[in-house]
Amino acid sequence: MNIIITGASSGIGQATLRRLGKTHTIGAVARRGERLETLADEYPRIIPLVADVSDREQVEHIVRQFEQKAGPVDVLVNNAGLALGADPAFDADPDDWFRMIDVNCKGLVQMTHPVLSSMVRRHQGLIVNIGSVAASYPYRGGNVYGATKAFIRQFSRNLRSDIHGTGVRVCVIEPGSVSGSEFSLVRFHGDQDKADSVYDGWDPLQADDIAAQIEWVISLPQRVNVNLIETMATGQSASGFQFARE
Ligand code: 8X3
Repeated sequence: MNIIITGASSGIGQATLRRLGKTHTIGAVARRGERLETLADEYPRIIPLVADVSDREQVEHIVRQFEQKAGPVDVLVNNAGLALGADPAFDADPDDWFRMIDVNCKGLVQMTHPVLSSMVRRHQGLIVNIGSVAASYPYRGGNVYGATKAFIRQFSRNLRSDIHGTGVRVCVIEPGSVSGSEFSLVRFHGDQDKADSVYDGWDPLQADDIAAQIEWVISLPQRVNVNLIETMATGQSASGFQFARE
């Protein structure tokens, strides 16, 4: 199969690439070309595609580049995404907000459009969008991050309506807190201690737990569309309302 994975240089994207990279042709998308080259040494079937998914021209270029080298895309894993900051909305940096919207929303739809048109023409294909439990469960400091993930869920649902009858499939996978990625380090702008403290003293999901789900969804027969998978580590749960008492 021809598979494109965005955010392939680390975390869930890299774990997925490692699961699929021996048996499939993988277009590995990331900004960091040197990391992709290192992965390509290990997995010769990888095609490194250097791009920032928030840049429309770069995205159109790499999709063309992949199709010319490998042929049409069978599976697109829209994994690139980030959280920036965990301050309450009134203290947040608007630049962080706009970057999250650029990558998580704009980047995801930009990657989807050129690939989807070709899938619809060919009456086959699968798009796997990586959302988050933050789409459903509000928490302090989650503000724009959670909203971008809610966008991904609803975009995925709406896509299913649009492509009804074409044979193309769309799945959204919503993980809780995942360690073994750079998610928290990026969120806290490189503050390693803060990032480590997120996973301290409990047993979070690992990137490969989610890669296994992606692999499973891809392995299913064409008649099966998994709409949504929501997963948290056993040690994570949501907890209710708060009350501003006098
Ligand atoms: C991140 C999941 O639980 O840290 O997408 O908000 S959580």
